[in-house]
Amino acid sequence: MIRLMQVAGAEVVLLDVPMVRSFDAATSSTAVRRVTLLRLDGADGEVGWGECAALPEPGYTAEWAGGAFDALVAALPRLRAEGLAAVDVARRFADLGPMARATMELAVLDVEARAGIWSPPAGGAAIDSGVSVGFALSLDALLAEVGGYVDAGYRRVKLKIEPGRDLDVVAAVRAQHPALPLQVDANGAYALDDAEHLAGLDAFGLLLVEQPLGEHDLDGHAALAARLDTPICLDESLTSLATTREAIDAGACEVVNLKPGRVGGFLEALRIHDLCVERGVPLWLGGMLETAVARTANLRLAALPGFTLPPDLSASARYFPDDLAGPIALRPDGRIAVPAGPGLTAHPDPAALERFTVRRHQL
Ligand code: OSB
Ligand code: MG
Repeated sequence: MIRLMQVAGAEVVLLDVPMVRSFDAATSSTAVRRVTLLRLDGADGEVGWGECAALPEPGYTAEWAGGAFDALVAALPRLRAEGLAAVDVARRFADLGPMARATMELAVLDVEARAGIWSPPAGGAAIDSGVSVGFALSLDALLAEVGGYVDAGYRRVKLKIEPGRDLDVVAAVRAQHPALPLQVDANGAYALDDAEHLAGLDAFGLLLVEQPLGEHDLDGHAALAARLDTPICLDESLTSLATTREAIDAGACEVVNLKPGRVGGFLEALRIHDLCVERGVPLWLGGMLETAVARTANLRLAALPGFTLPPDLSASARYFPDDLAGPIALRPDGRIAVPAGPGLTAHPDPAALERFTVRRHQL
């Protein structure tokens, strides 16, 4: 029997959270993390928070933080009508974009976890860290940045690449760090004509190459998977359980990057986790420059046994001088503790919320 949450109040909040440095990749450049949060107040006192994965501007996908803010504001009146259960959110809010819908589900799951109606993946353990490194102003600056992360203890590094900034960059990082677990992410910046060039990546012992081609090009990725020794991992192409299964079946996806926001929610992410375990496909948890609110939920997810490769999960300090919650810390052994709860997300610190809010709308 599913217990329904009665919504007594809700608030959508748009914030501008300053970043340590700009994060630049082929389809996005983020210097301030504009982010949308959702608070839901349950009628019997439980409060839940969700954080939207959408970036400040469209690019990585078509959603953006301000659009998600508007979409969630427009959806708020529907929360009044009847009780809510997390398992129904994806269907009832199917008209929202996947990241906005996932925000609603995350807030409901957080309430359900705090009310003891739903048990999230257990916390308490520690998992490997991994850091994603955006484009830098020069190769020297990039090498210095990577060196700093390695010194801090990060166990795996991901480099952003695009045409003109790829083999040379990877060669230079590999020369300085011969044993470092290393991977690259192109955010779809290449064409199948670049296959010979991309095969040059095979010389560097990478864990994987992420999303070399466009989102809809499964045939192209399958051809690349046959041509390259480096495993092909998909990110943008994987929008649901169904598209993930199709990509695996097409031979286009040898490794899965799983992001709950991109696939429309945490529950769909759990189903994709189970599919990967069943099919023996290596899996890791991706990131969206999340604040500690959603990063805490991601840590819980990434502690599941199907996640066999290091995640894009770094400390609060890698992105934010002043995180909204936490802060999440990197331990000297290069691992990150998985918060034990209560709930699924971390709740934002009221002072930080006050400081960074640019717009809010209450039900
Ligand atoms: O492609 O994985 C990506 C950040 C924003 C949007 C897309 C991506 C990324 C990252 C950083 O690579 C992941 C993180 O550390 O949060
Ligand atoms: Mg990616």
